[in-house]
Amino acid sequence: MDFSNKQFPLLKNDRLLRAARGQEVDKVPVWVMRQAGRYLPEFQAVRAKHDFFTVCRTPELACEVTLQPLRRFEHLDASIIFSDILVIPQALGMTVEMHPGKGPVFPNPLQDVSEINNLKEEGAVSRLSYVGDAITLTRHKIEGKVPLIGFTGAPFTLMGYMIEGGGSKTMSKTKDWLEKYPKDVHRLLALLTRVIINYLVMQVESGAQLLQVFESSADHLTREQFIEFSTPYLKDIRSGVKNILNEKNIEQVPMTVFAKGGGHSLDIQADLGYETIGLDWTVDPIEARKIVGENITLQGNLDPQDLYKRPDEIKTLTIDMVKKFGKHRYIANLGHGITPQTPIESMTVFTESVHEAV
Ligand code: 1CP
Repeated sequence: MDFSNKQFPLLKNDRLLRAARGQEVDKVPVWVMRQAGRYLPEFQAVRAKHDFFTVCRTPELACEVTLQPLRRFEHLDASIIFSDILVIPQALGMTVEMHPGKGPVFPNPLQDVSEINNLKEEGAVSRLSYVGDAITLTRHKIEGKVPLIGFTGAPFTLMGYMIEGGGSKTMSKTKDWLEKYPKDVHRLLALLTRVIINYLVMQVESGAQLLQVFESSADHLTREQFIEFSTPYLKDIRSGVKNILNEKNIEQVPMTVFAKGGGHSLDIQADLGYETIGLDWTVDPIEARKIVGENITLQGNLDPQDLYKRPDEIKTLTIDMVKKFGKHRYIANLGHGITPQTPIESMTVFTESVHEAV
């Protein structure tokens, strides 16, 4: 397969991009974090045959699962490329395995700050070229139906997985590093930031039309720690991507920052240069709008747990949410990823109700 052809089909539904840029929309755009995932039987079928990271690394498979939710849910206004945030630690030389029912596992996590020196920064982005190939293939196969979102994990979130060796309820090893070795922590965060900037630029060159940065572990940080260990890097990522795209004469794309649990710092997030701020369900839409002002798009934020309610309840909650956010500068989504046992019908009701709401 030749992935070099960048003459992509014309985009027919640009609601998501218009909302991100602050332009008027006919309907509120909607997509769902983890919309390609285990709640879909057709995703399970692909996973029954292929290991998780094999799906990520095989453009035809990554493209197929990216397109699956679009076939089922006609109201979706975006797709997000199927991959994972942990492909970056892999490209830096770390082993990451996906264990069924358990999630990601690093057999050899970072145990000592001296091991930061073993990370292979050089060539990391070229080792991620398969993500670019998947994006390019998907841009062709999606036939301009909706835009394609690229993404990355933010430096603090990636560092947490690299130190903990997987998901962690307490992040206690990571917090220990923040306290004992702040200089080394900043060195690692800066390294990750450099790789992330080039990785995101590569995704845009491959065809990504909007980029989302997942700071999924912000819920472990106080406002002070968020200011020290997250926001400087989030800001560098935004300005770094913008500057390189300018230098290379590539059209700019809007960017979203999603700091889960970062509701205490929306004022700071509003100054990072991102067009869109993602909100988890703990944040009140009206309060959030007051804090960030009128020049930023908000995304979110129904509790994923609400999708276990009755269809009529989901509809009421969704319409209520959309009314609170309003039609201007708003992208409807959940407040975090959809969970594996969610009934498929709930997704239909959620996406349909967003379009009905205003
Ligand atoms: O076996 C499987 O199929 C594993 C389930 C799964 C899926 C479907 C994982 C493992 N990752 C993914 C895909 C994925 N991951 C996407 C795909 C695109 C889409 O949204 O449709 C995206 C955007 C991610 C990003 C991701 N991976 C994040 C950030 C978003 C978030 O949820 O906060 C994080 C934290 C990860 C790590 C990860 N990968 C997988 C799991 C179960 C986890 C979380 C582990 C944990 O902390 O407990």
